[in-house]
Amino acid sequence: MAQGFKTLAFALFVLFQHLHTSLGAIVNRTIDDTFGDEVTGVPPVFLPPGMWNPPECGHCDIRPNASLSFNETYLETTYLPDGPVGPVGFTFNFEGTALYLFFILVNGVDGITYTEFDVKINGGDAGKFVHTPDPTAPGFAYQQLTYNITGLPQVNHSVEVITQGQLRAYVNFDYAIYTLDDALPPSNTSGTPIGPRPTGTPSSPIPNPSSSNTPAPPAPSTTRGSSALISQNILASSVIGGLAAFIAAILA
Ligand SMILES: *[C@@H]1O[C@H](CO)[C@@H](O)[C@H](O)[C@H]1NC(C)=O
Ligand SMILES: *[C@@H]1O[C@H](CO)[C@@H](O)[C@H](O)[C@H]1NC(C)=O
Ligand SMILES: *[C@@H]1O[C@H](CO)[C@@H](O)[C@H](O)[C@H]1NC(C)=O
Ligand SMILES: *[C@@H]1O[C@H](CO)[C@@H](O)[C@H](O)[C@H]1NC(C)=O
Ligand SMILES: *[C@@H]1O[C@H](CO)[C@@H](O)[C@H](O)[C@H]1NC(C)=O
Ligand SMILES: CC(=O)N[C@H]1CO[C@H](CO)[C@@H](O)[C@@H]1O
Repeated sequence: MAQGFKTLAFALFVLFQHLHTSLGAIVNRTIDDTFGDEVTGVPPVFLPPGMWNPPECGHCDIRPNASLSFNETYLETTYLPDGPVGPVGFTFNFEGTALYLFFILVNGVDGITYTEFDVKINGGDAGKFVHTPDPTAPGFAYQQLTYNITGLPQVNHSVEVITQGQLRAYVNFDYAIYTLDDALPPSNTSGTPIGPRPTGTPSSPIPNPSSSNTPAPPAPSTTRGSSALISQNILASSVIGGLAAFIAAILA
């Protein structure tokens, strides 16, 4: 009898282990500006090359404390609408269902401290962020969530973060987080363009410009359906496997 209970307990343990694994580990991964994706090590590509400065920058007037940034790194640049350089930005890929961007924002510091960027996901206009400096606030705001989007299909998304337009801007990227279900197999599908969505922080939300002449349709994806199906199948087989162990234990 004691043996039976032991086996039963073990069967239950196996059942819940299986359930846990197949329900998936929803995890967050980081993409540091410098060290890159915590799994692949691939960093974002910053454009134009050579225009982005690390904390050690000798000629930079605005000097955030790198110790307070993620991984003690950041890359910053200043955008000048009439400058020779043109738009500034960075691109990266991620495979996941949600994305969060974290910047260093600047307030009570002399210089160009306004921050603005547009986000394109898979080529679609997926949002805009604007920070108007508050001269009465502390100089620097670290690890600020400036953009987030959730509910994406878990496929290969390409992200472009671009600063352009009429205003001079300070852009300081620290890191990104993306969310994925790591029980799903790697996707072999590229995401479709993500259309306009509300975004921004509570302090500085502004609506998307409606000037886009390339309407980005909402993004249906067949991959999400099949991924969910795979997940369900794994779940179902785990439950069956667990139940079989459970029944075996009762019969033992
Ligand atoms: C992932 O990070 C975001 C942003 O920090 C957070 O809101 C979310 O709860 C995290 N999700 C998980 C699964 O840790
Ligand atoms: C930067 O931040 C660290 C951690 O809070 C602190 O110890 C250090 O004194 C700061 N450096 C400057 C120059 O403010
Ligand atoms: C970056 O920071 C994370 C979280 O603190 C840490 O786990 C990771 O080892 C750091 N990476 C590097 C390259 O320092
Ligand atoms: C995602 O797509 C990009 C661009 O097509 C490609 O370079 C990259 O290898 C893909 N990554 C994965 C994990 O499939
Ligand atoms: C990815 O898709 C392509 C074309 O659909 C296919 O030829 C290839 O075998 C797939 N690779 C994987 C790893 O599934
Ligand atoms: C985690 C988080 O900050 N989520 C935010 C993402 O953006 C939406 C829309 O702006 C907010 O409502 C969420 O709080």
